[in-house]
Amino acid sequence: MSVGESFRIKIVQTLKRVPYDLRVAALKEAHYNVLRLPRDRVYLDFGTTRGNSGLTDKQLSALMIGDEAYAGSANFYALERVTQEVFGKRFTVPTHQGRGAEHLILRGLLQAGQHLLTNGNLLTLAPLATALTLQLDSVLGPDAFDPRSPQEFKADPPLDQVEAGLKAGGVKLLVLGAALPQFGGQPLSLDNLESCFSLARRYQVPLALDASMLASAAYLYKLRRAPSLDVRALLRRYAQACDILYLTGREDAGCHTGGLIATNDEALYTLFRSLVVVYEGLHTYGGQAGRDMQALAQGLADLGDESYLAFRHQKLSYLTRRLEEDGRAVYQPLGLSGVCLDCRTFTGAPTSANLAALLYLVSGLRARPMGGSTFGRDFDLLGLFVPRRCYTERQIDYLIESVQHLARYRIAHSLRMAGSEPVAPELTRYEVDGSFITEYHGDFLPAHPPEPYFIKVVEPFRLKSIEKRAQAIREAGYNTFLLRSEDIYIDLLTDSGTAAMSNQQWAKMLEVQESELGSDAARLFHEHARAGLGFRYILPTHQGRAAEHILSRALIHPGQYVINNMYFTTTREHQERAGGIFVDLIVDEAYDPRSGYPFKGDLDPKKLTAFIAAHGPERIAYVCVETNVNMAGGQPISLATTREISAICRYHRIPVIFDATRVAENAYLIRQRERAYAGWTIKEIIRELMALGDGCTISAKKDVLVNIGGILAVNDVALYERCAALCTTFEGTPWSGGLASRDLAAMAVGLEEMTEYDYISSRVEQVRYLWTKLREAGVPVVEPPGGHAVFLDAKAFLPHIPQDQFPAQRLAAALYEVSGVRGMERGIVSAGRDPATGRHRASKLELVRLAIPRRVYTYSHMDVVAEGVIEVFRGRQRLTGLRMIFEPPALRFFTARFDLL
Ligand code: P71
Repeated sequence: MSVGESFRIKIVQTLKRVPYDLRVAALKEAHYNVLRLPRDRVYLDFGTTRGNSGLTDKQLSALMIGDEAYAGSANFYALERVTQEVFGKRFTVPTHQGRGAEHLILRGLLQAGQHLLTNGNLLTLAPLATALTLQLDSVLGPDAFDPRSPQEFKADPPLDQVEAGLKAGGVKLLVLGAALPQFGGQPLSLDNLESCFSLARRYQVPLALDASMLASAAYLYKLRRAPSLDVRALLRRYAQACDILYLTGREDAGCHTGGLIATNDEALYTLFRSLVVVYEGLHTYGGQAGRDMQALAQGLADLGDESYLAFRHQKLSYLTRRLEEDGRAVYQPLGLSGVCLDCRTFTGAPTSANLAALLYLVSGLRARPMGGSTFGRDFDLLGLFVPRRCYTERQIDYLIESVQHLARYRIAHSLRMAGSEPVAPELTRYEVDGSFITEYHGDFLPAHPPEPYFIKVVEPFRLKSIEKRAQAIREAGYNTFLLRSEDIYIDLLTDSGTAAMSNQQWAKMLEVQESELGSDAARLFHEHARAGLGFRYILPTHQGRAAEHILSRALIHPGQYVINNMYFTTTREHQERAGGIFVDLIVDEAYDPRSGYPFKGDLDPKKLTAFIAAHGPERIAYVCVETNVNMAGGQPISLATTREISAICRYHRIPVIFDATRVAENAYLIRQRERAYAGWTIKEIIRELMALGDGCTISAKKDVLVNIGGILAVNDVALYERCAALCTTFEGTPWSGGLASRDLAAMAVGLEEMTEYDYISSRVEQVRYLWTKLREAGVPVVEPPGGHAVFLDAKAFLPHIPQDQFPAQRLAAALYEVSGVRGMERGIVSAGRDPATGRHRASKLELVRLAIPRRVYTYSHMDVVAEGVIEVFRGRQRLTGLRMIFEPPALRFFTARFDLL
């Protein structure tokens, strides 16, 4: 069984590859030390986990409720409360980061020349000890320095050495790291910590526990030694076995800054409180902004989230396995920071510094070289540290492939350290005599390129039990529209309004001014919409159906025909409400789920000519051409056929109006499937297509990558005037369309982002990936793959259920129950009743749509979805039909209820 992320993506940070010549220049400028590279010169960053996490949505909102009072901030009390709940420690002293905490602890408890003992928790402790002229004794067992030893708790210091240090009387403080990042996050066991604590008690030496990675350690402890305990309980047990607990918020708590010291000892508390005001800030903020304390409190409250820890463990195991399969020696066993490569297994035995520089040149990835002073002995690892909630499996695959690719390169001249060894590896400079590598063999592109963005903010979710799901779907009347979002695991109900927005979209939203009358956002939106679509007049609307409403009223005389390529529910509803007679003239192939015809969305020119001949052009209000026809399976229209349609209509003076809701996906599929346009940009194809029409309506909640918004665009000034008047009546001013200015800003940016080739290809290829998996398993799906969704053919899936027992409805309900995945019926229920006869419209297609939200789910999620569908497919014989027990008058699929037959 695949393990999907325990979250969906909420905000993405768009990502660009760094071209080779820029990499060469950047590496030189960084003195060949990859740790000195600026982040914008790095493609994917595996240099550290620290402070590199994606935030949870709750942490993001915590940043918004920062109480920036100088004294007594509400956020401090929130932090104090969480520390009490999670660790059972009464007193909290906030610090700016972990090293702020370490500084206060060392300074408060030790005097110059005194000894402290640690289990190799050296990263920030060692430079501090040097600065304060303290003696730092690092003790670890021999296993820690043997990458192949399977010892499960390599951070455990040997107890005899600890006791010897304490007995001799020299050691005045024990500092134990719960996990050691430089070894990939090797954990400290609870047993060892408890033994150390009783030794420390006996010798009356305080023990400080670095709990920055305590959740990781506790999870590995549970896995390896205490399967019956839960992580929350273990966090408390670990925390009990120390006098002082301290941490940086930048590891397991998933923050970008912040730290704290916590204790139950009032004397220690008083001591740290007197120091914090000198070095950090007041004792109720400790050098953190109020918002950072609140985000830290949230991160700590979520430390016990085992579904995330399990996911992380599974993905890092995958990374390890793949690297080992490629013959790389990997430091064992797995920790939860990342995976460390033993550099000795590379041919020519280069150092980690050389390998890190080479990896960067080859693929733009940053890894962390750890040799020399990192371990205080002859030991050289290349750390591949995987930031939390940040990269997808595809991006991890890219890392694996980059490491494989290294074998094609030879280092011509090794790096030499320039000057004496500095305090920290981030400061090292290297020199090289001559050129660093022999020659460059080009970037490589995997079959499934990594997503062109990484994760900035996530929304955690979890899979509810099968019993809960069975109850939920029963209570929802077997209608997936009536399920609560919190009961869903992976939500493929719709790709509408569900996209993750980008950092650029959010930035613009904050930048623009709110104004009903012609804001800067309105101008920006108009410029981008006009340039992107090529129409003269633009009106924003609150969403797609609002644009359809206005256009239908403005363009249809009651009794006129409106010609469509298949139908969309809201489009037809508004055409009919305006008095139009709906006509569908899509090509016949669209109704054959088995047909692999590449442009099943096309309107049929022969049918159109015949219809015009039969009824006369003046009886036709307009021809509505939908891009990437939703109900046909996300099937594209071609430029060639649309050009024919356009010519016919121009000849007869019939307006052509696009429903350009999914125009970017359509443009991508034109580029793929219509040879003449193979070399065109997405922007060029969109303009070429739109130039064949007289206007368009758009639900911006799809391709335009926003959560709310719509667009109406026309060329004719008189039509525009009518629409603008209707817009003011029903929506808002013609500048705002009833939207907040920030929503206009998000649309403006989205209109650009949707045309970026790397984005749109990654989007459509992800859909195809799911489609391929299902088809290979024999599941009946609509062919060929569409742009936004995979459609299950319920007639073929459940041939034993007659259409009036709603097979697609049944299938959608069963899929939810079995896997927690939500899809949508697109068959006889959606088709509704014929207004003339009052009978069900026996739709030719009986489908379940699995619509993929944009930038929200990963390939791992797609694996989980595929397995769910396949499981339902295996048990399909057992499914029976449904009977409708409640039916609303319009758009019945939204709220109809059913019962099992
Ligand atoms: C989709 C939706 C949203 C939806 C609407 C109605 C029933 C179920 C789900 C909306 C579209 C669309 C096309 C081609 C216009 C609209 C309406 N699609 N044209 O696919 O796909 O836009 O939702 O913004 O009002 O789940 P709107």
